[in-house]
Amino acid sequence: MLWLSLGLALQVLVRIPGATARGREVKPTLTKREGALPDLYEASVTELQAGLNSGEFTSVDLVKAYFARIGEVNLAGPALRAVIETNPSALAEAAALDAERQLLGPRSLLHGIPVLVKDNIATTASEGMNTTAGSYSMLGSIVPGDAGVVKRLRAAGAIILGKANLSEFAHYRGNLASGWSGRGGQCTSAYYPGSDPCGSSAGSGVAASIGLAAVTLGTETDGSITCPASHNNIAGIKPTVGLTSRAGVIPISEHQDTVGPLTRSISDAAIVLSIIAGPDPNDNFTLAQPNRVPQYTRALNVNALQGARIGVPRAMFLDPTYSGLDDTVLSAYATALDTLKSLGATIVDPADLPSAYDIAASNNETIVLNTDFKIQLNAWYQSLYTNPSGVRSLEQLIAFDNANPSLEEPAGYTSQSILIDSEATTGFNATYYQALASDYDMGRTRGIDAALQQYNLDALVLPAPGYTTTPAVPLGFYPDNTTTQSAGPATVYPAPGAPFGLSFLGTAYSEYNLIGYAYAYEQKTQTRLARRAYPAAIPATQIADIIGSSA
Ligand SMILES: *[C@@H]1O[C@H](CO)[C@@H](O)[C@H](O)[C@H]1NC(C)=O
Ligand SMILES: *[C@@H]1O[C@H](CO)[C@@H](O)[C@H](O)[C@H]1NC(C)=O
Ligand SMILES: *[C@@H]1O[C@H](CO)[C@@H](O)[C@H](O)[C@H]1NC(C)=O
Ligand SMILES: *[C@@H]1O[C@H](CO)[C@@H](O)[C@H](O)[C@H]1NC(C)=O
Ligand SMILES: *[C@@H]1O[C@H](CO)[C@@H](O)[C@H](O)[C@H]1NC(C)=O
Ligand SMILES: CC(=O)N[C@H]1CO[C@H](CO)[C@@H](O)[C@@H]1O
Repeated sequence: MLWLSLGLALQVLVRIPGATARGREVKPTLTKREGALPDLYEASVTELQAGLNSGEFTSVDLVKAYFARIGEVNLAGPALRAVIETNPSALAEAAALDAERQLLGPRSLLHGIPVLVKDNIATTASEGMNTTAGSYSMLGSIVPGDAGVVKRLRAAGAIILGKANLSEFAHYRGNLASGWSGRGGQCTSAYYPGSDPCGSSAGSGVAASIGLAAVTLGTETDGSITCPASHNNIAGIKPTVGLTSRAGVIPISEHQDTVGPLTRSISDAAIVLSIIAGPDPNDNFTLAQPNRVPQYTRALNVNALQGARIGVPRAMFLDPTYSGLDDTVLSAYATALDTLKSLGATIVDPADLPSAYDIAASNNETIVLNTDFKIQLNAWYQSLYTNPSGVRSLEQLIAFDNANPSLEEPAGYTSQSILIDSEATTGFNATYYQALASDYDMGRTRGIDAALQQYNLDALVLPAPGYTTTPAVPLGFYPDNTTTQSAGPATVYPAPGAPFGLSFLGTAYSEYNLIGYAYAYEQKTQTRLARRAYPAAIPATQIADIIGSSA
């Protein structure tokens, strides 16, 4: 529970303002781009956008290429199980967006860019995809419509390529391995056969890591964006709760859930966040945003760390007894602190959270989440226009899973302990409100904000594994002689070559600054490029294969 408790605290604090609604920024150029076609393993949004604008390839080509790449590795080959469904309307949508580009130019940097979203993020059923959080209890259900973040993506011209696998119910089901869902099976990382992708945004992380889509969306309640970013050698941003709309996202808790990007670079993450952030009348937390959402791409400055004061919260967070961090990660972290100094930052070490060990001892997060989950999940089932499984409540979900063991409780994946604990809660009462107040106190008042004020800091920095922080960038890899350890019935971690990340965290709405720090570190170290996925997990299909075929 340490892990969960800790996460809550940090989440409540951090949120990013983001921009939306762009006018048409770029006119069609139709001038030839210089150089080779982008390699889809690494391609950035700006590279893809340049190729689309110059007419070298189309969004239809991109969708075909990504579908082929998914086909190579998802169920075939290494069977990474990162994707649950692909969008049967994606090619038609791409063709329409290609035609619009020719006529009017792109709507935004995401015009015609294929995006994979986690399967707890709703897409309108008429498009042909399910929204299930990985659970058969929602297969074929009709959701009221697109999630708020999906509306923003579509308005920006993005193409929803498909739905990513996840830890079922965003890991709010029981003591199960990360990355498993009844519908999607066990997702594994592309960095070592059978290795733990972390979760719960496991499929989003794996898909981003090897280019099964241009960019992906995940959600986080406690570590579910930052941990898969860390385990898959990619960037992730866990926005402040309420910066990005949770309307149309299968919930755990409105007090902690948030939607954010998982991408190969901080630049791509900044582009995506600028589009998905902002107020949504269907999520009243987003109406409390203090500022207009900034254009996060303006934060991408290699000198961003000059003069920044960055704190090292050693107490509990870097204490191996509590954090579980090993020498490989701690030693890479020590090197990262030197790098931050070399980039002009002042490192304040230690800079502890007054609440640190209270967080470790607290069970308050569990009380809040268990209570919220039952109320909000019941409301989700009630909101469905139809649901073929007949499930209309958490109580019926537990019974459904038990009645369908081959679908929902195969060997090694039987636990429903969290569902059962949540079902036992009886709604909001004094215990709940005390727990919620305590979470804000430990996370914000005597937590991050206290440390930032006491030491006059701009941000804190931590290794990404184990804690919920934002944003995360690649930090390093386990060496080739690492002995694997079991991480579930079908997964291992650590493992030879398994990645881990570095996180920057700050007060609510400080994402603009945090993105700058992460970018400066990323550009200096280029850790992502130091190691690739294992050969069988690298899809071969490239844009040239699509353009060159008559299909
Ligand atoms: C859900 O997936 C099934 C295939 O398993 C498909 O037949 C059906 O059309 C999908 N439902 C919706 C609402 O998209
Ligand atoms: C959102 O609205 C609900 C009632 O619908 C209310 O209980 C809650 O406090 C509101 N939250 C915010 C952040 O405004
Ligand atoms: C909740 O946190 C407070 C500290 O703020 C602590 O005293 C209390 O024991 C915690 N409650 C539980 C159930 O862990
Ligand atoms: C509040 O409800 C929970 C169950 O949801 C129960 O364990 C707790 O004792 C209740 N607290 C009060 C003060 O009634
Ligand atoms: C792994 O190799 C490094 C040298 O590259 C060595 O220092 C370390 O002891 C080795 N670890 C194991 C577990 O063999
Ligand atoms: C796109 C894709 O490959 N989806 C598959 C995900 O996994 C389930 C379970 O194995 C398959 O039924 C889907 O076809």
